Amino acid sequence: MIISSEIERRYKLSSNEFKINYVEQGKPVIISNLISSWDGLNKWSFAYFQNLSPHLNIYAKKFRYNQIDLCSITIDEYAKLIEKFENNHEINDLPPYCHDLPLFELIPSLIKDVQPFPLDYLPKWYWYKWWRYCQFFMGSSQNITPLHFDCLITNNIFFQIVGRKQFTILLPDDAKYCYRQGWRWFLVDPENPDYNKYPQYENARPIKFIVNPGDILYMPPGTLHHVRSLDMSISFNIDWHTNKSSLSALATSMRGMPVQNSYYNFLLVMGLVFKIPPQIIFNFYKSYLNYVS
Ligand SMILES: O=C(O)CCC(=O)C(=O)O
Ligand SMILES: [Fe+2]
Repeated sequence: MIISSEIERRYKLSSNEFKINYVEQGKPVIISNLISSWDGLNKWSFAYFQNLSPHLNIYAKKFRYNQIDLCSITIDEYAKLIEKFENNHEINDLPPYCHDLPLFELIPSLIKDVQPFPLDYLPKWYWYKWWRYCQFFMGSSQNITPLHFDCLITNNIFFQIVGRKQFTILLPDDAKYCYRQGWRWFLVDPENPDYNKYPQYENARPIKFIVNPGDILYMPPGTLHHVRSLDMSISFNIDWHTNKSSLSALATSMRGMPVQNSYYNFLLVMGLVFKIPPQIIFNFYKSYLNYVS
């Protein structure tokens, strides 16, 4: 299969151009050099987090065929597991993946390391305590997030801080070639597709690229993504709706979206479209940050 399309890379993209040329067009983009002054780029590591909050309990995931196993572990234990793995690369010791962790809420001192935050990329509704919508992804090299789209069919701005990640993404129109299972996971392994089992995947147009420390990746709502950590890695994202994407996501309640997801999308419509302030909505929304699906 020929990997036909490439992702655009832009240097310090203005928020206006970001909105008009990428968000409104549903087009992914990598933005480089916008966050190069962040302290986190030089400061963050597992040892740094371990020092700040050694006894903090976090959750990590193991993705298995058809299920996600969760385990609870302290930052101290987790940092040690990662270090051990990076020293021997014994695949049987592959640590679980700390995935979708609201770390700014758990260690608020990290917020100062990601300044200035590009708030003007986001709708104003998110500006108030924006870090509450961020989720961290951190783990060893070789951790994988299987092919999926994001729970609420939101826009996703993804910040790569430590290490590199290999992304394979597919635009929403290609979902029909990827053999969906349940609401948002897909059976095809885009790194090694089994065309006998999944012949329709021949029609798909995967886009493959590496995201480096200091890069921002924008993925439009419904983008399928498979992510491999090439190095020990620390990243975080912010999932967010525009008025338009919140309404179309809510409309998918009719097309198989789980009721709990529709509830969260309903809250975001109340906020973005009906202007109910985040101070009120967040009380109802916050359970989303620990929602595994
Ligand atoms: O970085 C990863 O492993 C997964 C990222 C992801 O799925 C996301 O940002 O929605
Ligand atoms: Fe995702």
